[in-house]
Amino acid sequence: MNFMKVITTHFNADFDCLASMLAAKKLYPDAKMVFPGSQEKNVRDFLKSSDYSFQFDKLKNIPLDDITELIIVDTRLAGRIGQFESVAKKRGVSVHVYDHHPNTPQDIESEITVVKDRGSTAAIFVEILREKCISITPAEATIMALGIYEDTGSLTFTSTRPEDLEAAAYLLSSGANLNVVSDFIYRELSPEQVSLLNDLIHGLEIHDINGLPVALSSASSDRYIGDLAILTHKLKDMENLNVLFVIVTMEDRIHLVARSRIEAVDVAAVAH
Ligand SMILES: [Mn+2]
Repeated sequence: MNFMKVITTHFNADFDCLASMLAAKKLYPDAKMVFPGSQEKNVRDFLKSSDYSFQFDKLKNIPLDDITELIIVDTRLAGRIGQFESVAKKRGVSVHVYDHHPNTPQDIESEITVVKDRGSTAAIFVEILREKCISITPAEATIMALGIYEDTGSLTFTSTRPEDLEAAAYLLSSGANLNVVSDFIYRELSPEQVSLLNDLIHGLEIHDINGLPVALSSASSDRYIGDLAILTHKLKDMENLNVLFVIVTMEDRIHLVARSRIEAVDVAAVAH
């Protein structure tokens, strides 16, 4: 019988996932970090350009039966962690969850649950590390800042909370390098993303719902295209929309992203 701790996150891992995994590793130093699947392209590019990729273990090298503690960050949806779903549901496995998403009926049951209303999971970890007086190196601060900046649209999305700004300020004073942050956050769109954005612009319809203009656009792609949230945000800014729903069928799954900048429309509630 072995005792193995594993830190994992959701499919298509973004910078908030990477930041949260590395921060969790500081709380669970004997845990292995394992992605359940692929990463967003900018995260892959970042890992290639750094030494951090060597700190991650490959899923295929992990004997899942040996896992006794599973630390899940930036999600708690059973369907988003791949093979770790069955591990999380196994008797005798202690599950710890750190997340900033709203509750859903598909949430994984956990022994320790740290869920806070923040724009990023990274901000939750920065608060914990500060509380525990665990120091953050400049390189770590840069990655955690990438997590916060990406998930909050550089602190501009309405999901941003004061705590995200406080965490970002703390990371800056810990030596976070904003040149690296802007290099990886403000990167150009890929040709597939530009073409999807074009499809969404052309498919845009404005509906009048109780006197309120609500924008809807849908498109499809036979392959997965990352960062739909960024494309949705760009579309909202370009067309100056207050309420926007974007539905894209990719491969065999339907992805929905909703954004609202007015309080009368709670898109998170509608999307459920
Ligand atoms: Mn997140």
